[in-house]
Amino acid sequence: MKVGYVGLIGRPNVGKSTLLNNILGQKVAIISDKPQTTRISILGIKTTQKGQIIFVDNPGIHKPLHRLNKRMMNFVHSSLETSDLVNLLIDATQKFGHGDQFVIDTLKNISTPIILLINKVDIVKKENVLLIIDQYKDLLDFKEIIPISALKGTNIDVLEEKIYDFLPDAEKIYADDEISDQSQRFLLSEIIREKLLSHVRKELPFVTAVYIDMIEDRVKHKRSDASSPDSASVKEEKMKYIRASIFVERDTHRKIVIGKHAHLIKAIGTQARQEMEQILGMKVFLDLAVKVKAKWRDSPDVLDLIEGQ
Ligand SMILES: Nc1nc2c(ncn2[C@@H]2O[C@H](COP(=O)(O)OP(=O)(O)OP(=O)(O)O)[C@@H](O)[C@H]2O)c(=O)[nH]1
Ligand SMILES: [Mg+2]
Repeated sequence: MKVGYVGLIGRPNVGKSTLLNNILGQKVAIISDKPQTTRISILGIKTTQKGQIIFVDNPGIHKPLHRLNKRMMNFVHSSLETSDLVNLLIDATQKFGHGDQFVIDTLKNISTPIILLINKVDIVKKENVLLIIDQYKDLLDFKEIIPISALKGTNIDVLEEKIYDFLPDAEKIYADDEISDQSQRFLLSEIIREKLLSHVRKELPFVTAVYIDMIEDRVKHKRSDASSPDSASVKEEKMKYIRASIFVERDTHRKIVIGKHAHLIKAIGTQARQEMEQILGMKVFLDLAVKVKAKWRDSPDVLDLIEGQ
């Protein structure tokens, strides 16, 4: 068996989490069109006849300003230390800039083999991909350069086959049916954050966090035949009651997230609830509150709370 860790590395928004979900055929990580969506490393485990690839989806590499961002970068560095192989993703639609140079510099001194993945080739011309290959090929000692579309799945099979060449012979670490290491509680909080991110702009994505206060099994009594007072026609339906808090940094943020006549918070709640119901296979009652926690991005207590879900 070939078994090992593959770190998904790159700038924010290049498509690391999209790639992870596509390879696993299941949503493990949330995705958004805003940078810095992923805040902690998440394992995604792919077990096949050949072995077990343990992907580590990481936050995007950026210069950290707050304690939150320093922690995000710590996840990146520890993933680089523990990976058998690094998959460096770049966004083919973006011009090479300071941020890209920062990523290259971060990877310069590591001895782990690196595969370069040029992502989003579904929306760029082939000539541009060739130019990117030319521009990147000598920046680091890439073992392979593969153009992919994480969204459409282009070349994902080629990548998976290649990865096995770089993994050591070992026993499987996880059971065949294990797909991720994250708790259900954390996934549920992330689903709320994903819906939130899809509705907000500017600084809001950066100043919001979600914490699940309570998950409780409840039973709903439903009268199946309204015309009959007979108690035998009362059905019991299992459901989950979930109470969650959305943290923001200022009261102005709170007002934006709630929206006029609470329309935004209602939309976020409805979308999150529907996805939770699919995951849990039962009805969900989702109770959302927006709370101001000044400077939470620099508060170790709040960061511990959120990471520890
Ligand atoms: N057209 C296209 N869009 C893509 C592709 N892969 C990802 N995207 C889009 O790029 C955006 C960012 O995707 P994510 O998977 O969240 O990116 P990420 O690298 O995990 O970002 P961070 O978590 O912020 O570091 C989303 O809007 C995705 O839909 C792709 O292959 N083609
Ligand atoms: Mg991500």
